[in-house]
Amino acid sequence: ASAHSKKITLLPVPFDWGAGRRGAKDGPEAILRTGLERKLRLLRHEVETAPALPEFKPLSSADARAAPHALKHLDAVADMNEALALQVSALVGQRRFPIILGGDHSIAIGTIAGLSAHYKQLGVLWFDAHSDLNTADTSPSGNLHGMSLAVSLGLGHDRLVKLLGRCPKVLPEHIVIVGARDLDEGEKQLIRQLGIRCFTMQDIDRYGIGKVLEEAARQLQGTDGVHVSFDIDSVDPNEAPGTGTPVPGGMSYREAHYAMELLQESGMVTSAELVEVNPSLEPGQRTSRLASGLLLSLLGETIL
Ligand code: Z70
Ligand code: MN
Ligand code: MN
Ligand code: MN
Repeated sequence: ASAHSKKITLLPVPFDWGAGRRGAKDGPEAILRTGLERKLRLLRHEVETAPALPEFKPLSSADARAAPHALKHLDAVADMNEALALQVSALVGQRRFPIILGGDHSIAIGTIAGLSAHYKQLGVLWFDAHSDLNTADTSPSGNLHGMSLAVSLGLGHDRLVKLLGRCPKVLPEHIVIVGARDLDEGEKQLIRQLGIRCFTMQDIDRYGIGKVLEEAARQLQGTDGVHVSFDIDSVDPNEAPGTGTPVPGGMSYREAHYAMELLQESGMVTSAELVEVNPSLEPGQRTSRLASGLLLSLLGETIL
């Protein structure tokens, strides 16, 4: 095996109760169907696919009461993320490189909680059309996938921010958002107030994705691990139509791949997750193939 070969564990998380619509729970299966495991092996990595996280469902009675609740399906989201955090922590403890396949973006709560048990200065690179920095007070929807980054910063319900004990899991100066173009008012305020580095689509147009990634890497100097949390809706809906909340004006296929290639070259990434692929929203496999391809670029696939 080459010097860069990793012991990778693909961890499927078929969960979508954090999102406003169902279907992302079928993302992991769709991504795995592209042959991701086999293709990662061709890159000389040692790869295993873990059994999928069990399905966590809201109790039907709680579900019926959920509508007026500011945190929809809180119990299911909290239970799932607790199980996920323990698994991710165990994988890092075994020196494996976790790739978490979602699932909606609320699963980042558990992923980051698990990572933060090992990385005391965790860096997070958040590729997303959104910033997922809402709280119960600012959320327009009550959907927890729009709050996962805030929770990781220690802002949110007790059951979520205190997973595995440590709070906060990550510091504002160790977060970089890339691809943002749909931010709620409260999220904009939080970004300014905490000084979070947020590269919008305008920044990508102005400076180019290469320069943006260079700046992102500079921002994350001094961290002891870097997690890439990739919401597929960061990519333009023309390339990634199979996702719950498509937003026009996203990263191109080439920008997204080049970002992953640059991160591979940097050698700084210690874990990754790919979320919000919803196969029910497209007839073909365009979006799951893109998701798989981006992970392959991140793990060393090159054109030539
Ligand atoms: C909005 C909210 C969101 C993904 C939608 C949307 C959040 N800011 N995230 N789709 N992936 O409801 O909080
Ligand atoms: Mn997101
Ligand atoms: Mn998003
Ligand atoms: Mn620092």
